[in-house]
Amino acid sequence: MDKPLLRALAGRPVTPAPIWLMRQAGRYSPEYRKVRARTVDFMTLCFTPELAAEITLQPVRRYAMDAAILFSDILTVPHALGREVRFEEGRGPRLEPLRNLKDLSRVDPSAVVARLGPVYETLQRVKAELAGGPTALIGFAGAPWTVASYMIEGGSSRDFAAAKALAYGSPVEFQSLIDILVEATAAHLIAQVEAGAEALQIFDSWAGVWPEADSRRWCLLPTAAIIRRVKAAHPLVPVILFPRGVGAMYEAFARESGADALSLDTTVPLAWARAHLQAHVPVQGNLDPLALLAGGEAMETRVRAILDAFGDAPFVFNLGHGVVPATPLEHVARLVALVRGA
Ligand code: 1CP
Repeated sequence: MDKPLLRALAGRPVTPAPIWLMRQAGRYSPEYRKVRARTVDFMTLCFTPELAAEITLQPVRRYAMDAAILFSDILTVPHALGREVRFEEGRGPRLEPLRNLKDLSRVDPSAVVARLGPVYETLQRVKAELAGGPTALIGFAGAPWTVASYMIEGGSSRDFAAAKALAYGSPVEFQSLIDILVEATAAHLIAQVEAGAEALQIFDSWAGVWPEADSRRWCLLPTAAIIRRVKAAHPLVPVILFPRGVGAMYEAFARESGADALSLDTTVPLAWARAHLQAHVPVQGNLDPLALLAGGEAMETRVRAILDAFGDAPFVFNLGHGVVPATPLEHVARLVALVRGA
């Protein structure tokens, strides 16, 4: 196994550190905007293998990133569970808010995989293009809590009031939604591996909003259940977990989730993470996407601090969250050169 990303995720230090970026294919790139302009609707783009494969490969061609991450979205799973999902220009995702779990409990997770067929075809196409090269292919899904929050709120949320009201007020009902998402997400990730994904990332983008006990119940335990299912089917495929914003709880996620690596958000202190997280698992992260936007000395100082903290143990360079749309292309090119020792 000589792909740098897979070596680092297997727990071996790699110099220079492998690098890929969350949202490396997206609005900041002209080649993305060009393909995006050809489709009216973002979900259609996600379900058109020819175009989704093309976008997946764009950052690999431009920057020789160490990984291609499948171009798709975490909200394809609610779509496959029969929920209506739309992306409105400038407003983000719109879902029909979930009011009743009866309809959902009738959905069979195997139907989810059947409905997500075009996603697996995208992976097969990308895998064929990457054959023989050093670039690893990453599949992904959202964690149950993050996906449930969009399903209940009907879109992005500031305070997660509706989703938390359900979790606190009707925990049994909320648990049944989480359980459905555990099964559907595990099936989706396993199908991605079977279509060519060599590593997986689970995004729990909104994990950082819970008190400790609820963080375990709604984020850590469901994610651990997904990882167990994936490992039972494919023991050697590494799983990266991104429990964004969980603070000191990162340590519990490192020890108890079963993830092979942890993706760190921007606020995680470097020396603390070196001692308490990287001692257990390889880490990935955590440059502030806004430092990448700023570029120059502000970016370079922070990149050096991250490399100094993590570079001599298993580590993958990444951001602490996704690339923002206004990011200049030259800043991304400079970042990649810097991490590779230029
Ligand atoms: O063209 C456009 O305007 C669409 C913008 C866009 C893109 C490029 C969305 C809408 N999704 C994506 C792709 C995407 N989403 C990828 C592709 C691979 C990559 O290059 O990284 C991935 C991994 C995701 C995952 C995703 N979608 C997450 C988890 C990661 C994160 O950013 O926290 C979440 C929360 C979503 C939901 C989503 N999709 C898109 C939007 C605008 C949102 C809402 C974000 C929010 O609520 O703030």
